[in-house]
Parts: sequence; structure tokens; C-alpha cells
Amino acid sequence: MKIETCLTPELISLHKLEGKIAVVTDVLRATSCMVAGLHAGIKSVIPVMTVQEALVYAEKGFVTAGERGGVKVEEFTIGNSPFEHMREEYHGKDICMTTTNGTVAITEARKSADQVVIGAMLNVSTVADYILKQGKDIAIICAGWKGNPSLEDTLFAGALIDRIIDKGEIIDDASFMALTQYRAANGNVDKVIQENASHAKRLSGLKAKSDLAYCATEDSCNVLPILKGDAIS
Ligand code: 3SL
Repeated sequence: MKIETCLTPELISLHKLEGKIAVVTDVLRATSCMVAGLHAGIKSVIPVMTVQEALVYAEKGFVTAGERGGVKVEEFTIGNSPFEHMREEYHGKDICMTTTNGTVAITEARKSADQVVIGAMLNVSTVADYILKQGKDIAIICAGWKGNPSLEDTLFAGALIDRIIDKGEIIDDASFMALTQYRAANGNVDKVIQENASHAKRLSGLKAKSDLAYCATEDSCNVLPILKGDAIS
């Protein structure tokens, strides 16, 4: 099993995803919302690129979710905090979601990957177990922030690689960097993110500080969201 890491969606054209499983992550906060929401009881999530596309789904009765600049889109039902996605009133519901980086990464990955799996710190071991069972080559696709790599997504890549490396082979420097960074965090992923990640600082300014600790928690949700057609479930 070969392991590679794409640090931002802008670099995706440098990776050949055909025949591979793409594990897409946006720890702060899009994929954490998906994982937390599906674990809590949401039925499915349709990721789209634009607010306009999501509003078309709203007309069909979908719950709409997401942000621009970290702030809930005014016309949407909910924003991009995992705590909103876990609310009981959305259990059993289909959600349409668009975010600045996370849904972009998913849209890019699905163009050529064999399969798209949604990963977050919240479900990293569940994703690792699945990857080990499949035994296929994988590409970890980090959402980053507007074209730049992000610390929290890189740490997720490292956390996943740490769990599968015994059965796999790293084939790029980004994967080695991610693994090294994760191991250097030495069990303090939450602290490392809160003290150093630029997006953590941004979210603290938006009064989303409680999301940070939650999204940095490893393995609180044993769900394996996979994109099937247009929907993640
Ligand atoms: O960029 C994204 O996809 C979002 O997760 C960003 S935010 O955390 O909601 O600001």
C-alpha cells in the first residue's frame, strides 16, 4: 500500500488519484462537522461548491449548512460548528453543505479517485482500520486554507499515517513531514493546534473556540463516511 499526501487542493493535479482511495480532511471544520453529524444521526451530506447550488437543495427540503469566512451563510439553516451538526432536530435529515475549503477538496478528489472517504481526528482510527482492510494505495487530501497548507490537516495526515505505516510505504515528502509533525505533537494535538494553527486563531476571533478542542479529539466518532454518488453517508 502506497501512501501519499496532498497538502492543499491546489496541488491535486500533481497527484494521480486513479485507482486510489482519497481520504479527504478538513479538521477545522468541514469534515469534523460531517463526521460528528453523521455519527450523531444525520442521514447524509451532499457537498457542493457554491451557495447557489446549496439553495437549490434547500428548495427540495434539504437542511443547508456551511460558511463563508468562517461565518454561517445567512440563508442557510446552520453554520459550520460540529455542535450544530449534532443537534437532535437534524437526526435522519439530509444536509447540503458548502464551505470555503473542505467541500472544494472533496469536489476535486472525487474527479479521479476510486473512492472518497471523509476523515477527521474524530474518526481517524476508524478510517485507518478501513484503509488497512482495503489494502489499496491511498492519497490523503488536505483542505488547507485558501491554497495554503494547514497545520491541523497535516496533523490528521500524520495521525492516519502513524496508524497504517507498518503495512504501507510513504512515497512523498509531505507524508513524511506529516508523520513527523504528528509524532512531535506527542499526544498534544489539541494544544499544538490551539497554540500554532492560523485557523485556530481565526476561529477564536469568531467565538468558535469550543469547536477547536472538539475537532482535535482523536477517535470519539467511530463512523466511516464515504461518498456514494453525490452524497456522503
Ligand atoms: O474552509 C472550510 O471548509 C471550513 O471548514 C472553514 S471554517 O472552519 O468553517 O471557517
